[in-house]
Amino acid sequence: MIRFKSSWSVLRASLFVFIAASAFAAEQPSPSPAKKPNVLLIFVDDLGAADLHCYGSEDLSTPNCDALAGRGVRFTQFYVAASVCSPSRAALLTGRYPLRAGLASNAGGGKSGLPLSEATIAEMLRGAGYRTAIFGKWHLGASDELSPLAQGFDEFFGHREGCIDNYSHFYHWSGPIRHDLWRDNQEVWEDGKFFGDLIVREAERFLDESKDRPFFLYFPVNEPHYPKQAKPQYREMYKDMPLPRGDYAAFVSTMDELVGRVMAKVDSLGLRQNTLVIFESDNGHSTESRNNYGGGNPGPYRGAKYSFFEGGTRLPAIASLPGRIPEGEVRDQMGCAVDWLPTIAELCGAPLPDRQLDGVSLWPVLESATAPAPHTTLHWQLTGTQWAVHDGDWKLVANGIAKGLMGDNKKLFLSNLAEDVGEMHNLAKEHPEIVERLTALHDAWLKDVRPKAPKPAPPTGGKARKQVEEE
Ligand SMILES: [Ca+2]
Repeated sequence: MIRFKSSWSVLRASLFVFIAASAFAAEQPSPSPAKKPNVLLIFVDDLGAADLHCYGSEDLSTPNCDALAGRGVRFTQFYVAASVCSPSRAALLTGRYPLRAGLASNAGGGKSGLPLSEATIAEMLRGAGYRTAIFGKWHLGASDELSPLAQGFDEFFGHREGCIDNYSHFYHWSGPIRHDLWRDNQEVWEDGKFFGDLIVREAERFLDESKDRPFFLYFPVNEPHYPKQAKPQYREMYKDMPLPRGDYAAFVSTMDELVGRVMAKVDSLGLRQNTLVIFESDNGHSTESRNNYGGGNPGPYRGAKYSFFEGGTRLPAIASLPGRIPEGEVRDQMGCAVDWLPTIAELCGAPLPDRQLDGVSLWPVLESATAPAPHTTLHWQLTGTQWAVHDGDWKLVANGIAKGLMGDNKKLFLSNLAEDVGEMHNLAKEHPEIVERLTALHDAWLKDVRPKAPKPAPPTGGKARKQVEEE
């Protein structure tokens, strides 16, 4: 009897493996170009860690982002590789830490931007037969030479620099005030039209044109980044909410509407079952003066945009592909935006760029809540002397960020995230051996990602302030 049971178990297990393998094979991307999975990458701007309803917000209305999370998995410990716009985007698109990708600060005018020697998701997928487009904020180089067309995108509509007025489409940060709206490398003028509506219009057109061929649509929505020019119905919705939360809330709901309209188009074309949709914020909420000193909410975390405390980097991240990724589930494993490139490569059958990557495919984690995390250690550093390393439960932040967050502990802040996710208690003096170990990890990492460059000199005075205040 026992032997029978055992044999039956083996047979049953074999049958299960066979059926599972068959089902898995049926779900695998077909080599036929028409059936390759599509990718829609939504990267929103300056959205705080707890500013979606599905991430715990009780005062913001984000039904479309919530619905997206309901059709996929929602990460609770997912990081961006930088706490400001350009390096975060560079890492997202290259699968490499910003220092390795050659863009460790915000891109401005002139020659600063993502080096052309880097390989982006767009280049990778175009090489695999995909049509590629970006509609929204680029911020990886403001010249023709560094435009999206030079980084693998077939088409571009949007602004090249960090932020614009959403109706005049003029650069909205500092002088010289200049117009910044482009179709490919041609400046275009659409005075008075809300920028969010324009990029949805372009996305809908692109989806219409691409429904019979595989596409990569990068949709970097420039909201809720300042200036907070919410649609009137959302200003009305939050009219009783005090500033700065009220205008931020209205702009978050405007952002959510744009996401919902693009998803509705995906649904109307019957593309949902064959389109991987990724949603993430590029850095924590802004507390800059330009943003009326805040409005966003980091939830239990400390810090905001510019900071390497959790509030600057640990942000909403959602992935949806019905039929392949479970729906309505949560993932607690640690992941990072650099992981999307290899994740997309695996799904689409695209060869990885021939260079060292920092990302790891998330497919085991996307498919199983019990799969091992792709990372046990993550690192952060841009220019200057601010850096952080997260290893297991321990996290060491060096030089924090200006604006008094470090309090009396200006040099090294050690915390145990398992016990203190808010990074409120500095354990550096209690555990010098852990400080030493994590510092050594950081030094070794620095040599790896930037082997030829000297360690940056500490910024001083006005230069340091400018670095911190860069948009
Ligand atoms: Ca940003």
